[in-house]
Amino acid sequence: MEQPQRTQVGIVGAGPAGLVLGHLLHLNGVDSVVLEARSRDYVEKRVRAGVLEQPTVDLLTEIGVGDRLKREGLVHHGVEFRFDGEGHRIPFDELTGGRSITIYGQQEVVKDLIAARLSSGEPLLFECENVSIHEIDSSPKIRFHHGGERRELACDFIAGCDGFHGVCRDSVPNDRLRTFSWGYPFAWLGILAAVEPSTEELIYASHERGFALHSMRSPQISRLYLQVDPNDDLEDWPDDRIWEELSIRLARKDGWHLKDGPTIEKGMSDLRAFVAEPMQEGRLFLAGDSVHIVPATGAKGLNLAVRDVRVLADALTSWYRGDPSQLPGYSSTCLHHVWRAQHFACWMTEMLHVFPDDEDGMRGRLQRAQLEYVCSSRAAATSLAENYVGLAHTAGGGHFRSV
Ligand code: FAS
Ligand code: PHB
Repeated sequence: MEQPQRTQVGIVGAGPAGLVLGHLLHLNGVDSVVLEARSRDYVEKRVRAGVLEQPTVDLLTEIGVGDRLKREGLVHHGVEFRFDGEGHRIPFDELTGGRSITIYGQQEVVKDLIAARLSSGEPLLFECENVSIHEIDSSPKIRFHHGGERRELACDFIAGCDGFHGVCRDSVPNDRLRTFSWGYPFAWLGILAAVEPSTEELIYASHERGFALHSMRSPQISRLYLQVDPNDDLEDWPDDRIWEELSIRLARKDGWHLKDGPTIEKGMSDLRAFVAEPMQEGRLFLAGDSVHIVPATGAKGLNLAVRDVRVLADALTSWYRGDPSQLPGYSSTCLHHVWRAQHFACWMTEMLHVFPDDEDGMRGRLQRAQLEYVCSSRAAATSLAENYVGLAHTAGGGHFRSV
């Protein structure tokens, strides 16, 4: 493949944000080059998200990368909240006019997008090193090493889709960026296990010993999470201790049984909330985890990344078609859905986790009152359901419309 020196949009990062943006621009006749630091094998094997909102599934299907998702994705029309040994189902379809979520691993989404990118013939460079971005206020350039060669890519715009630990956000002068963040005093220990799921739908469990989540990836693969102390090490959590703790926290009075099995992957992830504003500086546009992190309890991270680049692709395509009016509003347009999802993810986190500093139990009582209300009030359950399945995408930002 001819090594491009110039393109219209330089995209840093081949995660969901960068790859969906690259494909949307390709379909709209806008050239781009995607630069990824890791190998293809690494990004296609990285275990992360698992819940796709309705708007995400609709977009992936619309842009022609939804065939395998349709065949292998698990469509869920509800979710269960479990506490005091009882299960309470929230029926998404009934409460949101038939909308649902789909369980389909992030690495599968990434595999489908990489395959589409490569068959489109558009440039995607893996194992790019020392990526740095320059002149974002005038004529943007991306410098990097590839295949041992020093390279420079000139572009009209740069899309920073390089995740939280990337280089793009840090390229914005501190006085031009305002950040909002807080961390939670607990972490998640997540496992991928070669055992059939013990449930048809996801289970969010609130227990005095801590939060637990039963998710899945396929009829043969389960994905489960435990609230743990952020100072814990994986060594502290041998498999049998994990399964024992999951059984206790997910227990139901009617004798429901959790099947256990060999773990394939095990990892710890912290829970924090982060947003940087604005999401653009000059000709640099930030999207996805490079500019916002939501606690995973709301299952929003990947879905937010897709929402951002949908707005960005529309604005860039309009610019190249002679209408520059949308680009200046990219950040303010996205921050609507970013703060909505951030609020929902923090609300879910604070309703379902045990806070170590809750000595007098006041917070615990308030959490229980919230949980009981959500599971008994149609109005409260509808609010949760519409946020969980994903509020409809509204072009031009504006306030959300539920279906
Ligand atoms: P990503 O981090 O996915 O991609 C950024 C890419 O940029 C990476 O491939 C990286 O290698 C590359 N990169 C970094 N620096 C670079 C550089 N200097 N040069 C070139 N490339 C560079 N979200 C959900 O919606 N649902 C869930 O169920 C869910 N579960 C999660 C579970 C865990 C354990 C974790 C950690 C996250 C979870 N998330 C979930 C959130 C997660 O999915 C992210 O939101 C999503 O990956 C964001 O996508 P991107 O913004 O594309 O960033
Ligand atoms: C997952 O399947 O990985 C998952 C599901 C729901 C969440 C977070 C992660 O809230």
